[in-house]
Amino acid sequence: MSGFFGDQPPIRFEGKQSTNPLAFRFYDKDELVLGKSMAEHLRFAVAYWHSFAFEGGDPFGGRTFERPWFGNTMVDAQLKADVAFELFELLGVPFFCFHDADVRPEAETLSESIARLDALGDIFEEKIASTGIKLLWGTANLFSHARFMSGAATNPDPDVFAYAGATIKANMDLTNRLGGENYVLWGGREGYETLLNTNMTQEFDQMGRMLALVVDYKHKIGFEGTILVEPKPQEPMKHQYDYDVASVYGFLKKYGLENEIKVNIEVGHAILAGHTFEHEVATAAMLGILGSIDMNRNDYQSGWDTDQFPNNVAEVALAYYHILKAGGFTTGGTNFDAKLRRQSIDPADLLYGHIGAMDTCARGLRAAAAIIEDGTYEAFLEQRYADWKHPEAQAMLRGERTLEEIAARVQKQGINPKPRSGRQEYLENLINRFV
Ligand code: XLS
Ligand code: NI
Ligand code: NI
Repeated sequence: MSGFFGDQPPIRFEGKQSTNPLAFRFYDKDELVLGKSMAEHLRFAVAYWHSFAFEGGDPFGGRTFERPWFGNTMVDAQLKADVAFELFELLGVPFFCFHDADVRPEAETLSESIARLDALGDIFEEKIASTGIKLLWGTANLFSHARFMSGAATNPDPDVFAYAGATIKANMDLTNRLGGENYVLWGGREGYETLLNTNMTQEFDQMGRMLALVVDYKHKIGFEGTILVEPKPQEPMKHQYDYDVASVYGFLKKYGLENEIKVNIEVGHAILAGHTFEHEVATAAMLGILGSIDMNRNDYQSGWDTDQFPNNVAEVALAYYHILKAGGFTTGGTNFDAKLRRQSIDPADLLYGHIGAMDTCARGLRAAAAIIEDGTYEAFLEQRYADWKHPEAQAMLRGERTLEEIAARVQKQGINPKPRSGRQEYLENLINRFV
């Protein structure tokens, strides 16, 4: 034990009445929800970058956190890994996620950086074996280093494309070796600062090629996980090509990858794109590309991707409703892509952030399940579209009527539809019964 969390015992479920800030009040990993345990439904993961690499900086000031592993040596990296697994065990989460840059110090050459990554891989392999905590996904950081400032796959310089490819390969190899359930691609720099210096047609083809290479390689090495693209509309770039779920789907279709790649949807990114989180989840489910989620929340006044821990039950309940309706996660899960605020400098703050987030998700999941079990909401929706079951409506939908035929019937029968209430307030009240 590193002693970083003092003599803190593992966080336990104590129930709703508990006033212990270091206990779960709602997340009972064994509680059955719709026939499956909460742990199996939610599949929580801690994000290495926010919890162990983030230093508390903001655009106006640097590090506020003091962590004994901040440094550039492999000894620091080992300590960081030790503390990381201590946190995972204290929280009782089944998964974690990482970027290469979070776990190992970067070296002068790519070969040396990869050697360091693989050495961390040996450490992770042992820890995964001894704790049973698994890798939800691995990913490559293709956005922090200056070499990627004009894009990774979409860089005007083909050497950067190649370097990015080599980096992805190393991260896929490690993710595969560790039995990761997914591999994520978030294109933070895949977009532009100004269209004036950008050949978008060329850059789309580069990105399409990179994704195709990734899919090929996945099959070549027999990686059984899912390849996920994470949409985000902007930040760091002014415009990012993976804008939202619908844009990603259009992109995948264009390059014939829609059956190979799914999406990892993040709350804050949905909000930045001008959507609700449940809109993004429902869109992905509709299109058959729902993979995994990055759970967090934005500050709704600041307009930034503030990556705060989620604490809005209503917001997550509707998302879990759509996830449950889509059949739940398969390889995906709930990754807390969330970081402490700059002033939350204590080790205990890492616990409070995750405990609250896990409880919020547990409440959201329970609410979503209650909506489904009650059935009133689904019956309403069913009823609203019920007239589409009629044979004539079905014939129109199946393409068995021409526009002339439809027009002739409307005029012949004197069809004159009466407006029907959409019942929004009724539905909001109904949902609030469960949230
Ligand atoms: C940044 C992204 C990032 C991805 C992984 O906004 O959310 O953290 O999840 O690269
Ligand atoms: Ni994000
Ligand atoms: Ni994310």
